[in-house]
Amino acid sequence: MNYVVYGMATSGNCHKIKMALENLRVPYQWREINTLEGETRSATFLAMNPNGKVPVLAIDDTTFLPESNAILWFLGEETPLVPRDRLERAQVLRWMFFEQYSHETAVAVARYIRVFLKEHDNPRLPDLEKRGYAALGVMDRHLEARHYFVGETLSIADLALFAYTHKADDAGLDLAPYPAVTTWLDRVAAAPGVSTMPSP
Ligand SMILES: N[C@@H](CCC(=O)N[C@@H](CS)C(=O)NCC(=O)O)C(=O)O
Repeated sequence: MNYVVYGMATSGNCHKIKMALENLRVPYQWREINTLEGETRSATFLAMNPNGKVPVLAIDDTTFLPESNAILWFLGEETPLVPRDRLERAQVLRWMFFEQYSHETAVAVARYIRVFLKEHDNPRLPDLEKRGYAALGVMDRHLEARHYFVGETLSIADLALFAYTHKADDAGLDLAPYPAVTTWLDRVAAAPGVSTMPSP
C-alpha cells in the first residue's frame, strides 16, 4: 500500500510532508481534510490521531503516525534528508523542536489569524509578530555562514522551517531585514520536490 497523507493543502505542517515525499520520490495518496469544517473531530479521524490534528501519515490500514516532524523523521531516516552523524542528527532535532516551539507557534498562528480568520486587528497579533521576528532573527544569525541548517546538504530541518517561513508574508512578517533567511529560502525552493504552499 502507498502511504496516505491526511492533510490540508494550505497547512504548513502538512506541506512539509508533501515536500519530503516528493523530494524522496516516494509514492503517496493525499486525502484532503477540511479542518475548518470540523473533519478532524470525527470519530474516524480521532481514531487515527486522538489529538485531532493534521497531518497524519497512514503507514498501512491500521498504523497511523501524527505530528509533522515525527512524520518527517520517519520518512527521512536512512535517506539523504537525515544525516548519519550522531551530533548532526541531534542538530536536526534541535531545529525541528525550535520550529515547533519558537517559530510555528508564532508564525503559523499569526498566519492563521490573518489569512483564515481575516482578523487583522486581533489583539494577539503584536505579540505573535514579536515572537515571529525573534525566531527569524535566530534563523538569520545561524544561516549567515551556512547554506543549510545542518551540515552541507538539505535536511528535514530545512523542510520543517521552510514550510511557514516562505509564507511569512501571510503572517504579516517582513523578511527584508533577514537576508540570510531569504537567500536560504531561495536555495531550498530550488531543491527537488520543494514547492510553494497554495493560498487558502
Ligand atoms: N504539532 C502538530 C500541529 C498540527 C496542527 O496544528 N495542525 C492544524 C493545521 S496546521 C490542525 O489540524 N488544526 C485543526 C484542528 O486543530 O482541529 C504537527 O506538527 O503536526
